[in-house]
Amino acid sequence: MLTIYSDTHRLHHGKAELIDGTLKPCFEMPRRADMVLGRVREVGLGDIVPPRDFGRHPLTRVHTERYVHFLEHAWQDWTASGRDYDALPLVWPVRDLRLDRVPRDIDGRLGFFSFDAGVPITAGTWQAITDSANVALTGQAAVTGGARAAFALCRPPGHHAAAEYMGGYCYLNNAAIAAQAFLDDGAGRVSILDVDYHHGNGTQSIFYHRRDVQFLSLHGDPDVEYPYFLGFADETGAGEGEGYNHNYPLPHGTAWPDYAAALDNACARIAAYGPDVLVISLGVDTFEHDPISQFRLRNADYLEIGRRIARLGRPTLFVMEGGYAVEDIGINAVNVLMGFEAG
Ligand code: OKP
Ligand code: ZN
Repeated sequence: MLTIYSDTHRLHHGKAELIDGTLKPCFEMPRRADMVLGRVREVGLGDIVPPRDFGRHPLTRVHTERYVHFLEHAWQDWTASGRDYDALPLVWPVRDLRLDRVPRDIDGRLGFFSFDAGVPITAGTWQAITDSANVALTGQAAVTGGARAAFALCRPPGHHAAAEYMGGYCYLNNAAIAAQAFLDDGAGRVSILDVDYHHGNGTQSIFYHRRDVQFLSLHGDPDVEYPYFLGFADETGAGEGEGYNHNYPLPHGTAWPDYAAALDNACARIAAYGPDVLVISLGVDTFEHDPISQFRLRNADYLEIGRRIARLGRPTLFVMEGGYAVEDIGINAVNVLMGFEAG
């Protein structure tokens, strides 16, 4: 399987995140991608190629122009206002606060275009997030060109980012950008299966009213888990998209048997939908030793996830999302890919 990887992810390196009421070093760190790339090499998964530059157009197919403009200029605006530490949002327009105007000041803009504080913007963030999207798009082009599968080793991740807000370590929604590119290149139907531990709220939001993209997500129950405000089973799509969104909230402590049952149900729905192509939001923070998550999958379970995905028999683009047990992230992510190739 072809892997697409860019070293520029390294330019995005937030210093700290606010967690458990204190500032700690960011869990979403460059070493995550290094470990996955190291494992891809170690097992000889296949060629590793750099991304091509697809420019701004595919980004604005799923994100708003003003949001992309905000991301592009945020670091410059932040430093122009006299700060040189990571830019972080700290105030949000909830409930009856004004959403009909975008603040001029960078602190106001950071809050307007985000839903949490888990999104540090640093000097190299724009370059890293656009390259991460280009990694996904280069994988998409390979699959459109006839490859059975490709692995987009994206960093930063993307699935929490919606059309016009960032959050949860995510800025540009790489999986959504790739899914839209498949459609723009002629696919009629795309399924996105999100196996990251956290609900893919951004991806759901982007496609919620559409039937040309089916979205399915297995994740920690948002009643007790981040992102808390989306990802429940009764969110089934709206308007034209009614019936094309499927959430599988699972309790803390979920291990393989219950996870596999939900995955089988999701796979049956994908088979019934009959997509031309499949996009996998590949998070491996479902691992038993993940430091911020509460599922109990083991190393070997990831091989089985890959085998089940392969049985769907669709051209498949894997897009890297979360996973914070850094010593095991490469083993687990690449196990999914090896399971797929064997299956
Ligand atoms: C990004 B991805 C944990 C706090 C969670 C944000 C997590 C973002 C995960 N108690 N903070 O879905 O892996
Ligand atoms: Zn996650």
